[in-house]
Amino acid sequence: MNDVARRIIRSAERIVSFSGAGLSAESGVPTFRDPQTGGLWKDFDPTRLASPQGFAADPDLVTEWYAWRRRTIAEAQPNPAHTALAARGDITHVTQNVDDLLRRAGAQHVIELHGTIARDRCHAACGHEEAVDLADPPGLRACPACGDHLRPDVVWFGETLPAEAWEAAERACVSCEAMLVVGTSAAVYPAAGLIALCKSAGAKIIIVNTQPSEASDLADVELLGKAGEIVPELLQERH
Ligand code: BJW
Ligand code: ZN
Repeated sequence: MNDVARRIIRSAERIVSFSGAGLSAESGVPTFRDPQTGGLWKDFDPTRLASPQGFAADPDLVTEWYAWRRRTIAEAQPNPAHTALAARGDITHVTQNVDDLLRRAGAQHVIELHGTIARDRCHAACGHEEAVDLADPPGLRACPACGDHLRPDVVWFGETLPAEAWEAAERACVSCEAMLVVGTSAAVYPAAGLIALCKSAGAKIIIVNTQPSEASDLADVELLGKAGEIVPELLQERH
């Protein structure tokens, strides 16, 4: 294990983890962009499946696609990277992931920037929301409160991030001493901007990824390899 990375983690009082789809890849949840394997966006068009315009054009298609992803996530288990992160009660977890694997691993402070696939909400934003059974996901249905469509409670392209989550993430980032960036291409904004925010506030940046990412230039230490192997080793014993 890289000594500089270990020293950064050991000496930091406040640590933020910033994760992306690569954190859950070893659990069998597909990533979005992966130069090696392609990822979801190689076979599926994000503008048709992860945008309000796509949902308006074909709500059944979008609902079916999310049902498939929900079943995949229901079958997945947290991997050693989730478990190692969750075991550190002193880390604030800022995640772009909509799966619930960090929470299932027992993580306490999880900030979900892109929402959660484990809940539906009213597309007309009337305020109605309900939990869904990931193993037996519902088809397209009407909001019981206003009659519009229900949709996954996730953030699609062109939509704003949940204000409370965003503000909490910003607060954690400006006051942390180290950020552990795990399994993200750092290609999607505004989330990816949190890495530069941390860096400009004086934090050390450690990146764990199977390959260089768009945040590589910001890294104090870049550890190339699988999250499930590197993260547990990096976070072993605190002192
Ligand atoms: C491993 C591994 C292993 C693999 N171990 N590593 C500034 C500049 C340019 C564009 C914009 C900008 N600001 C905003 C935009 C537009 C847009 C955007 O960012 N576009 C870019 C693609 C160019 N952003 C938005 O639209 C956002 N909203 C917004 O800006 O609102 C303000 C606004 C409103 C109205 C008008 C104008 C502005 C919203 C973004 C929402 C993103 N939504 C998604 C879908 C969520 C729901 C769902 O899951 O279905 O979020 S897209 C998808 O990308 C998902 C992810 O959270 C997100 C990030 O992806 P992530 O997690 O990084 O995954 P990958 O696949 O990209 O990377 C995986 C990485 O893991 C790879 O690097 C692998 O190497 C690595 N890896 N195995 C370690 N075992
Ligand atoms: Zn409604």
